[in-house]
Amino acid sequence: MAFRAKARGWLAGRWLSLSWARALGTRAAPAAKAVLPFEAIPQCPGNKWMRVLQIWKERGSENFHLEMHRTFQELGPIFRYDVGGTHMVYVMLPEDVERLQRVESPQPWRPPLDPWLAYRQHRGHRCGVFLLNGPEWRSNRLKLNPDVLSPQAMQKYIPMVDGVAREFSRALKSRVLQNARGSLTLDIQTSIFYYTIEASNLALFGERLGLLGHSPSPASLNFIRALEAMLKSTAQLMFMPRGLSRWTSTKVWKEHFESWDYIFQYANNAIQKIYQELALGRPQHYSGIVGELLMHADMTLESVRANSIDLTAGSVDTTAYPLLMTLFELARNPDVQQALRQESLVAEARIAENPQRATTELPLLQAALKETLRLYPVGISVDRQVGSDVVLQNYRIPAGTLVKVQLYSLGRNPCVFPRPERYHPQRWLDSRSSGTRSPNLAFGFGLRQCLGRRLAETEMLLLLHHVLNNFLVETLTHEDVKMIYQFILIPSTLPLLTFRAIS
Ligand code: O4T
Repeated sequence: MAFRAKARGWLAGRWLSLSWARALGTRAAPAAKAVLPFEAIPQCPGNKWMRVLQIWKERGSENFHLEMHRTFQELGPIFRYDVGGTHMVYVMLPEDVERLQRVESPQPWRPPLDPWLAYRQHRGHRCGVFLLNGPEWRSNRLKLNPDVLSPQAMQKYIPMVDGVAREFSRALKSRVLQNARGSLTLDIQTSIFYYTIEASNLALFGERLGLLGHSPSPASLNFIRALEAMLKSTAQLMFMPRGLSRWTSTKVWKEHFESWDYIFQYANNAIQKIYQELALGRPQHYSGIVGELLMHADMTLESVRANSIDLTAGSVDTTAYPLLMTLFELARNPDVQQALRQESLVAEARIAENPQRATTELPLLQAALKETLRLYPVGISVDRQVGSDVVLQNYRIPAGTLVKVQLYSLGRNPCVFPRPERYHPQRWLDSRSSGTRSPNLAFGFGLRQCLGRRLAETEMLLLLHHVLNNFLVETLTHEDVKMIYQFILIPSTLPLLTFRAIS
């Protein structure tokens, strides 16, 4: 009796626990569960061509991030989403990011952004690493990393960015002190855009544009507008095959190309100037990222040009908006702001001596940047076309499938970030000490992580450091800011901020 009945009992018990586990969707013992086929992945309801029509009618999909977030709540942590001819699998859990990283190829493949390709093909321009794939991507990227992303390169351009951030604070302070109340209330957006253009231009080309004074610069204002028009029209065109949108969205294509024309003309002007100066004589000391790339000469001029355009244009909005969102969060979270100010006041003496120390003396401010990008990821998803079969959430994902990690949903998952709605930079330092590191994926991961990451982080960290040392930042608005998707995730409006000089 004993053995046979016991065995039967055990098997029955096992079956029960398995069926319960499946019913509850909890993780059953992996050995027991067979991998489910791709077709079994839940499908986002709705018709893929109706989506195309809706994007066309509504001129974009500004609530895209919210629709995906809601779909996760309905279907679970993985679902298939088709729009037009594009088929995607969406995931949102860190465990799936780790699985994607484990199968990453030496040349991670990302489907190129078709409207951007169309423009470059039409005008005969080379592509930068953002649009390249395969061997050409790898050879470009390996030559760019040392001068753009490496800690050594960062140490060279940190002092340049620090100078611009100090000048930004001095210019703002002089405006504040002109007012009777010693405070200034304004829409700071244009000033922050001028800062990111000024700082990036100095780090890239070694040249000051003079945007931090009071006089507006028509060329830079037009550049900002061209970027905005390009990004907005990208969101209207990217989900539709070119063959179709050329008839349904002719005007949008025209706007798209015109904005690219201005962006290329603006960025090429900066490249022409530094190319001419280097041809006339080699500079004695470091004159910026593009100068280094041109002097190393192991990239063709056209490749340097293509990647310099990506860096020039790609370092404006993607850095300015996280800065604006951080200033807003500090204004509505005065306790967090005060804790950061304490850290900056203590660190300033050492940073003034050597700006490179900013990357080690401001851990809480670095955590605040992570917290901003958790709640407001400029790039709402990290995209990978898997190079080999992978299993995500126990479903088979065949090679070639486009998988998107939805950062907006990952960052607001209470299982990953307790009380996700709370702006709490300290959580990033606590998680370090408790061993379970929180996933910081705003700049992507692996070999294809954001090339401009260190430049963006430097510009944001130093500006906030100097603002915290010189001003209280206040606001009357305490409601959440509505974010909209226009290829990047941006605030639909920004509340007025008050800057109050501190002695
Ligand atoms: C791609 C890049 C660098 C040009 C004009 C760019 C941009 C821009 C960008 C930089 C992150 C992102 C996120 N999108 O697909 C938002 C504008 C090049 N760029 O904004 Cl010529 N970093 C975009 S994602 O990379 C996730």
